[in-house]
Amino acid sequence: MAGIVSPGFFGRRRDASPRLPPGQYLVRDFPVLSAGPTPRVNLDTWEFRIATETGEKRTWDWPAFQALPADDVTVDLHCVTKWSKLATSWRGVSVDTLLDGIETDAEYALVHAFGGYTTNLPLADLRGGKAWVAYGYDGADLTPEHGGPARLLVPHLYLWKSAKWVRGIDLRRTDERGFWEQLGYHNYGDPWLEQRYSAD
Ligand SMILES: Nc1nc2c(c(=O)[nH]1)N[C@H]1C(S)=C(S)[C@@H](COP(=O)(O)O)O[C@H]1N2
Ligand SMILES: [Mo]
Repeated sequence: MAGIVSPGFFGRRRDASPRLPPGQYLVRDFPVLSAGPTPRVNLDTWEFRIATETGEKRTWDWPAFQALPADDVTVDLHCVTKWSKLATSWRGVSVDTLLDGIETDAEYALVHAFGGYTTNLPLADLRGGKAWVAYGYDGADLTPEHGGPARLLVPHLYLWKSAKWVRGIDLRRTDERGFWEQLGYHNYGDPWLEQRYSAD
């Protein structure tokens, strides 16, 4: 019997995908990871805000945000706790679209979420078709536990950078560490370089 299936056929072989960064394993479900309770976000008062380093502000209410051109994207997700989920489908507004026409020399971004969560990254990582404010998942509205009504989606970095219940982005001249980054997670978080913790 032992010779019928090749070694590692059950489970391990699936984890040999070239799309799987080092140290990660594949999941088929969609785990929920939140540092606190799921905030109740009211769409009637929802507002998304970009503030520049000079104090210029741009805001969208929910209808204005829905009216923006949106992308449908399929991306792989990698969580620092080692699960990865391949080929997830999202609908959202590219951060390029949100930044269009905003004058800034900022090199850093600090992302804010309802509930107080924050995360930081270089502004360049939000540009160039690499990041979205997503409100749809798998053909439906994004559910509250996964960050609905809208979350940041930055799939090329570990998933803690993809702030759920996102409410705004501050464009900054200087870098400021966010919630997990202050607690010892890596400042950048490239899953392909296994940048999990500060010392990596
Ligand atoms: N606002 C907020 N966003 C957050 C978090 C959080 O605790 N609060 N957790 C982060 C972490 S560590 C991960 S792995 C992902 C989990 O997203 P999911 O629950 O949709 O899988 O959300 C990220 N975004
Ligand atoms: Mo995470």
